[in-house]
Order: sequence, then C-alpha cells, then structure tokens
Amino acid sequence: MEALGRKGELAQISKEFSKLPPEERARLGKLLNDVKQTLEENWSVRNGEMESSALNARLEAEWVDLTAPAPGVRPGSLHPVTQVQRELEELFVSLGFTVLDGPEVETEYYNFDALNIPADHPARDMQDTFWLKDGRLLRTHTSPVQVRGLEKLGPPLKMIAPGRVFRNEEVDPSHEHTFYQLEGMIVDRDVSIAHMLYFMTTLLSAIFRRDVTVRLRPGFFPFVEPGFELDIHCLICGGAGCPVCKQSGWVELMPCGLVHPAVLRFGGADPEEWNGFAFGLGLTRLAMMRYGIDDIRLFTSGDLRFLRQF
Ligand code: 2NL
Repeated sequence: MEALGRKGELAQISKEFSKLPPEERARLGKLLNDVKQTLEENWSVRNGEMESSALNARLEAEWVDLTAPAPGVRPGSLHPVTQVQRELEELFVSLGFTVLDGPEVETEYYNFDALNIPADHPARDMQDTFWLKDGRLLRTHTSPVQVRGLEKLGPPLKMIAPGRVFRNEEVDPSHEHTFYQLEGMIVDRDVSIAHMLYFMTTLLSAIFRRDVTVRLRPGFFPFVEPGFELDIHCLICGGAGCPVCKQSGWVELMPCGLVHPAVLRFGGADPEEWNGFAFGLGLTRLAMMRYGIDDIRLFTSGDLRFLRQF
C-alpha cells in the first residue's frame, strides 16, 4: 500500500512526469502503468489468499456438526401411562386412599378363586390367560391386589391398585397382551350405590377437569353384586353422536359394583358387618383418550420417536 495509494510512491513518481520530454513521458508512463497493474494484481491475489486462509482457520476452529447429539445427558420423560398413573395416584391419595402394589405373577387362587370367578369361567382358559408351567399365571387384572390389601389391612378401607396386567389377546390397534389398569375399592359400613354413583361422578369430573354426566347400566362381573357398566356423556360431541361414541352419545368407561359378599369373606371381612364398592379403570385407554393415541401397540413398542413426544 505504500507503493499504490493515492499518496504512494508511484503517485509521487508520476508527479515528476511533467519534467520529462513528451516521448519519454509516454514510454515511462506505460512502464509505470504496467508496474502498477502487476503490483495491484499480485496484491489482490495475495490479499485473497490471506483472507481465505484466515477464514479457513476460523472455520476449522469453530466447526459445529449440527447433526451431532447435543452434549450432556438428554433429559428424558415419563412414559405417558406412568404420567396418567401418577396423576391419578395423587388424586386418590388426596381423597384418603392407600395406593397398593402386588405381584404380576399371581396364584390361581388370588387371580380367580378369591374373586368368585368359577372354575369353568372362560377367563381361566388358555386362550385368555398366560399360564406358567408351575400353575401360576400372569395376573389378568389388578383385583388380586385388592383381595391381598383387604386381607392385610382389614376394613374400613379405601385403596387403589394400579399396575400392569396381561391377557392372551390377538394384538391389534385396540388390543394388547400387556396393558395398565387401576382398580379401586372402598369397604366400610352401609355403603350404597348412591355413595358409589356420587363418588364416581366426582372422580370422573376431577379426571376430565369438567362436569360429566354419567349413567349406570347393569353389567355382570363375578366379583360384584350388583354389577354395572358406568357410561359418561361423550366428551367429544356432548351426547349428540359422533364417531368416538359410535353415534350413541355415550362412552363406556368404568365397570363397577358392590363388592360380592363371597369376595369380602375371602378377604377376611364379615359381609354381615361390612360392604363396599369397587371399580375398574383402564389406564392405557385413558392415556389414549388424553393424548389422542390411536394405536395401543405404540405404548409397548419402545419406539423413542413415540416416547419423546411426552
Ligand atoms: C375389569 C375390572 C371391575 C372390579 C373391577 C373389584 C375388585 C374386588 C372386588 C370387587 Cl377385590 N371388584 N374390581 C369391580 C367391578 C368392575 O372391572 O377389568 N372389568 C372388565
């Protein structure tokens, strides 16, 4: 730049040109221009080289692989069924319930006999239940936990038994061999269907965070008498009829009933003194409704693309 600038050496030299004779002036002028052009070209080439090597050095030093996982431990999240289960446990604990757990590998006695399920009941068939070689089985519901709880704690009692259950099912978008249930039971004196109905309505309003309309239909379950299917007014269409409620306006939600005297006796409670109500809730189905999941198989798929959404 000392040579080329407006006040550089070449500019100084060209000022001296006026002192030269015209023919010399033309020859030297051309020479000067050639020199100037060569210098400028060289300068610009070298300047470009320096600039690009500075840029390359920076790119090399500050290079970031945008496809690489972020450093550190990636925060995980709870499985959607676990989230629903924990939320309900919290709700039931706030209502004074005890949360109980029990074995997933059960005896035939606790899974069937103590629940008044007779020997010839289809649930006991190989087609419906996973049997182990030693005569035990994978529990088909969480009811055995309730009998164990009644035995251990005795009445009066308010308990829930959430957990994993197994059925020998043909798997499809709405049937799995492994799913989650939450059963609840209250045993006390003079418990009536009115108590059950009020409790269930309050419970469902808390779960869905709005007022719900319920109805009871008769339903048969060996461990309750009388037994009911509890339906709620469809939350999607409000009862007008839509694909979710199959145009009926009602959605079947909770089987329930008054605990069968035989089951109370199996649990060590005298049915002359004690009675109660019990209900079942499908945790997996509730999670499907909550998050709009249309294929039950996703829950046990272990697919991280599914799980990371929760
Ligand atoms: C289900 C579950 C129901 C119960 C479950 C229950 C448990 C005991 C005594 C009486 Cl120890 N009842 N649980 C009661 C009514 C319905 O449904 O899987 N239904 C298809």
